Amino acid sequence: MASIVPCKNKNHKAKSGFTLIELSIVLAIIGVVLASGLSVYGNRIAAERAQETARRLNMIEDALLLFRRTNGRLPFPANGATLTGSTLGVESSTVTTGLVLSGSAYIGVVPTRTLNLPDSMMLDAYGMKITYAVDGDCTVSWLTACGDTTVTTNIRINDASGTSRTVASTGMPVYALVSHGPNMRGGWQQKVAAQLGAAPPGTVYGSTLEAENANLDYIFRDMMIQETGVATTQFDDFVRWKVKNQL
Ligand SMILES: [Ca+2]
Ligand SMILES: [Ca+2]
Repeated sequence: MASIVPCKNKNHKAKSGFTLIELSIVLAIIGVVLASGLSVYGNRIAAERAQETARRLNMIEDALLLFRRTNGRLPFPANGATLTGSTLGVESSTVTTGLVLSGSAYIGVVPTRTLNLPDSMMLDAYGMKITYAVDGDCTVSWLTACGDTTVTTNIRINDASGTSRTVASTGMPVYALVSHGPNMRGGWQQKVAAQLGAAPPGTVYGSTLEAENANLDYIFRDMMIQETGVATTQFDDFVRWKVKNQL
């Protein structure tokens, strides 16, 4: 008859659980899985925000086209520094903080109420107001002066090297829309009457390349999005524009 023999192996107890080495391996694996999961999650959120921003820019462009066809002109911008009240999202020609005139371009934010869009469409998916610039001549009528190629201070869209992306034969841009992108620098804020600035990387409003889209003059930059993390070359803005004969 067999009898139960007590285990005399000194290591028996240790084998019933994890050793420190095993435990650290398991924790390391969990760490790697979590990190890759978070990275995938982060990438998905970034992609969704980019898609949502593009969708809103599409809707604003459609609304601008409809407005132009209905009214024979483009709207002035709304004031970017307006936070609440009856003038929020309403077009204005009053030049003051939040709405500037540079050359023949008025620069502010999207006049959502004038365009019959919800207030939320004033913002990109990063929570910043979308910049809207318009050739002032096109806010009056669609006459010669609107998008005139002979006027050098109409809205100008440059490429990465600073060369104009339009040529005389196609006319000058009549409007520009800018989402200031994931770094949000240079965008007018929802709850503070100022542009978001002064943070790394780069200059006050993002990199030197991006600052062109936030310095409130008639020149803008449209180029391939490149987030290098290097202050001088980062560019994450979404830029849309149209020349006169596209409307
Ligand atoms: Ca940016
Ligand atoms: Ca500029």
